[in-house]
Amino acid sequence: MDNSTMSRLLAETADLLEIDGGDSFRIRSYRRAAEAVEQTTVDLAAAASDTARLLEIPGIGKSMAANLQAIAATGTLPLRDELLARYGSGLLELLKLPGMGPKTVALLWDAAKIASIDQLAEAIEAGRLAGLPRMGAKQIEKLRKGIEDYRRSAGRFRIDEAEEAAARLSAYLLAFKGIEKVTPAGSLRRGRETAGDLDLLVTGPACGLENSAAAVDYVAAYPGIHDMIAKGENKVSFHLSNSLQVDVRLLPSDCYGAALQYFTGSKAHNVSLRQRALKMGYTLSEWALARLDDNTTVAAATEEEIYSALGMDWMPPELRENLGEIEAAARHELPRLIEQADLQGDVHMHTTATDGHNSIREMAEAALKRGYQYIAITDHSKNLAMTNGLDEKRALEHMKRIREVDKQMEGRIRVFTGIEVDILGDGALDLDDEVLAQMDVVIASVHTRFEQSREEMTGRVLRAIENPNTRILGHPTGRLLLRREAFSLDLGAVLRRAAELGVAMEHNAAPERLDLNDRDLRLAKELGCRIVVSTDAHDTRHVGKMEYGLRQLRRAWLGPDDVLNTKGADEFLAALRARPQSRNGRQ
Ligand code: DGT
Ligand code: CA
Ligand code: CA
Ligand code: ZN
Repeated sequence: MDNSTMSRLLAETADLLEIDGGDSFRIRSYRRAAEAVEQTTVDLAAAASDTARLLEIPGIGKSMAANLQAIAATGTLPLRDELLARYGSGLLELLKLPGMGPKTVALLWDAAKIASIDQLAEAIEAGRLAGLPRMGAKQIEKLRKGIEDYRRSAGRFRIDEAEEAAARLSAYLLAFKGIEKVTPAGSLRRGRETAGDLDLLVTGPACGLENSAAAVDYVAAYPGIHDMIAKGENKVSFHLSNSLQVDVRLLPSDCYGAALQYFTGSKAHNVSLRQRALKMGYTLSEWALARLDDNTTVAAATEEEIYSALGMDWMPPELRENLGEIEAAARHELPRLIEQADLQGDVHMHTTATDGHNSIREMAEAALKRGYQYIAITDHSKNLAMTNGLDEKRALEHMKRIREVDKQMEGRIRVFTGIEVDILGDGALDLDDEVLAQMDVVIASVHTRFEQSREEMTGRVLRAIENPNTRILGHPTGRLLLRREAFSLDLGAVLRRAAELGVAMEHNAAPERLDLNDRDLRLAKELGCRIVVSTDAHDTRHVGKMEYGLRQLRRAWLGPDDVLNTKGADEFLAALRARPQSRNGRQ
C-alpha cells in the first residue's frame, strides 16, 4: 500500500464524516492527516510499526498514527467502512461529480435520501430536486450535465496514459527470469482512442500451464498494484492506483498466437471469426484453432497461421472491428494502411511566440530527427489572448523569423510559414485576409464559444472554410477526450462543402483530441475530403505523438494516398493551395 492510497482513504473518511454531520475538529484532523501523508517522504507502510517515527510527521497525532497502523495492517480504515455501510458505497462516486462536495451530498441525503449517482439521476429525471434549498434550475441542469459527462467517461482512460502504465508494468515483468515477451492486447492493440482496461499477454519458459506459480506471484507483487481483483493459475487482475484495471495472462508460447488473436478482439470480430471457423469445421478459442471432429490443433502459435488456416490474410489489429475486414481478408483485398514512414511533414506546430515551449529552430530540429522533409509553424492568433496570440504585425514579424530559420536549415528540412487562425464567433477569421494570403499554411480552428447551437456553429464553420485563405480546418469537432464533448455541428454539411472547396480536414494526433475520430474520417474519405494529420505540437517532445493519430487513420482504413502530408514538400504546398476543378458551390 502506497502513501497516496493511504492519503485517499483518510480524505474519503473526512468527506464521509462531514456528510454524516460529524464534529468539525475531527473532520479537520482527518483532512490534515491526509495532506501530511501525501506530502511526507517517509514510506508509511514500511514505517507503520514504528509509532515514534509516525508521530514525528507534522499533522499526525496519536489517533492518526493508530489509523495509519490499521490501514497498513488491513488495507482499510474501520471508521470509513462503518460510514460506507451506513450510507452505501455509491457516496464516494457521487462525490466525484464536478462541483459535488460533502455539503451538497449531505443536503441531497437529508432532503431526498440520495446516496449514489444513479439515485441522483433518477431524482433529477423525476423532478424531485426542484424546490430543495440551493437547487435552482441552473444548479440542477449543471448536475444533470455532470452526470452525463461522468457516465460517458467513467472508467475509460486516455490511450497515452494506458500505454504509459503498460510500459512501466512491462519493464517490471520483463525483469523476471523466464518471462520473455509482454504484449498489450485488447483495445490498446487495436488502437482505440480510449481504453477500458489493459490486457497484457505474458509468455516465456516460466509461463507454462504447470510451472507458472512463481511468475504469477511475481506479477502479483508489482508495486504499482492498488488492489487485487483476482489471482488464478495463469491470470492476475488488479487495479492500479489511478483505478485502471489490468488483466495479465500468462501463456505457454505454443498457444501464444491463439491467445493474442482472442484477447485482441474486438469481441464482434471474434464472434464473426468463430462463425467462419465453425463453417469450415473448426473451433476457435483462446488456446487454438482446432478441428471440430477430433479436436486436433490446426494452428495456435502465431496469428498468421490461424488466419491463414481460415483462408485469410493476417490483418493489422486496427482493422479488427467487424466492419468488413474479415471479408476483405478472405478475398485477399486488405487495404495498405498508412504508416509513419509515409509521412513527409508535420504541419501544425506552436512555438514560444505563443503558447509553445520551444523555438522555431528547435521544432525544426526535432522534426528533422523524426525524418520529415518539412514542417509548418502555425502559432495562435490574437483572439486567444491567453496564449499571447499574434496580431497582424507580430504575425508578419514571426513569418520573417520562420523564413530565416528555413534558410538556416539549408534544405535539410523546409520550414513553412503558417498560422492557426481563430474562427471568431460569427465565422470570420481573426486576422486580415492580406496577411493570411501571405502564409503557406493557414489552419482555421474554433477555440471559443463552444455553446453555440448546431445551426450557429455549422454556419460559423462553413463561413470560415469559405474564406479562400483557409486551407485546413483544425481539430474540427473541438472535443477533449473524456473531458469535453464535441461541439454541436452538422459535420456532414461541413465535410461536403470542404470537399468542394478543397479545404483539408485535420486529424489532430494529440492523444487528448484525436478528432476527426475514426468513423468521421471514414466519412471524410467517402465524401472526397482532403485529410492532413498533424501533432499540434507545443513542445519538441510532442513531435512523436503522430503515432496516436496514425492509429486512428489506420482504423479508418486510410492509406498513404488519402493523406495530404504524405506528399513531398512542393507537391504538398501545391496540393494544399489548389482548388478542385469542378466547383458546384452554393454561393
Ligand atoms: P476495452 O477494455 O473496453 O477498451 O475494450 P477491449 O476490446 O479491450 O475489451 P476487453 O478488455 O473486455 O476484452 C479484451 C478482448 O478479449 C476483447 O477485445 C475480445 C476478447 N473477449 C472478451 N470477452 C469476450 C467474449 O465474451 N467473447 C469473445 N469472443 N471475446 C471476448
Ligand atoms: Ca481491454
Ligand atoms: Ca480486459
Ligand atoms: Zn488549436
